[in-house]
Amino acid sequence: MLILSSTKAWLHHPGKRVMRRSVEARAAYNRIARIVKWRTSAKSRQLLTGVDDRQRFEIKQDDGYATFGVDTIAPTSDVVAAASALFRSGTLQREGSKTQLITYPVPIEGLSADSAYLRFALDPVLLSGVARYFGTAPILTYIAVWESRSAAGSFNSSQLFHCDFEDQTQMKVFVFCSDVTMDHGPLTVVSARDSRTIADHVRYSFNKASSYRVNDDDVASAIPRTRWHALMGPPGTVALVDTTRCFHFGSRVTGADSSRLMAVFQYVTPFAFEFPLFFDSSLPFEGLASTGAWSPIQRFALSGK
Ligand SMILES: O=C(O)CCC(=O)C(=O)O
Ligand SMILES: [Fe+2]
Repeated sequence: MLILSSTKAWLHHPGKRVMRRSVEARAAYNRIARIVKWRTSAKSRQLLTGVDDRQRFEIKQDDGYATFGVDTIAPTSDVVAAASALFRSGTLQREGSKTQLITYPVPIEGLSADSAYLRFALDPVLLSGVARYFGTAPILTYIAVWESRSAAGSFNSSQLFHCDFEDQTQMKVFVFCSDVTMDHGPLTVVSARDSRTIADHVRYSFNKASSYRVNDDDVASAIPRTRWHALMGPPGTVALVDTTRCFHFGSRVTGADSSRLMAVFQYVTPFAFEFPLFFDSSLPFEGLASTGAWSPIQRFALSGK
């Protein structure tokens, strides 16, 4: 029985077995997923051609990240207000147990097509920019409010350089809801191009037991600190980071009273490791796909269809 159920689990989610492995194993899985999911692949590429790109922005593959001033790619004041109010309401349930970074998923039950979070997350300019960067229409998987505060002890977990494991490429979109200066533990990133140099230098692996977290000195011996970029700005600033292709850390908050509040949106490709390979995925926001007058690329971001 045990063998049968684990074989079933493996068949259903082979990507989950690979996502914490080597760079090579992950790349091999991704190539297979793109072939097996050829229908989705064709559809998501076709969705790119219908995109309105009059207000396009570009994230270069060699960079893998960019920051934008208040209201430059999409209006943010509603998201900043909603996330700040939700945070202050004290009703949010935290996930995980990190002390330096407290993450609160925005409750899906409370979301509707016209909520500030969804209007921002599915903004046509934002979505098409992410789609162009991926080369495929994106899927929205996560909306949350994150608070960082100073924590005692030496740096650990997200305070140390790492690459995220969920996909071969992904985009986290951070909307700053408070001022982010050097004191507030800014997200600090290395370009995708320099990140490859680091990965080769440290023989990076996504396995937690191996070299998943990399210390500053090892990173600095491959890429000097002058090429580490701390992403700072006033509330309403938007930072887009491919947290898989770019080494990053954050939440090194100095000053007991400083804290950093951000709304966070995560987009992956249809080939992410967490999705079943041979079956349809059930997606967190798919229930919202039938509730609004969404365009094809917006509906795809919610439902994968
Ligand atoms: O700000 C931080 O603590 C880093 C967050 C992080 O690792 C991420 O967004 O993937
Ligand atoms: Fe991360």
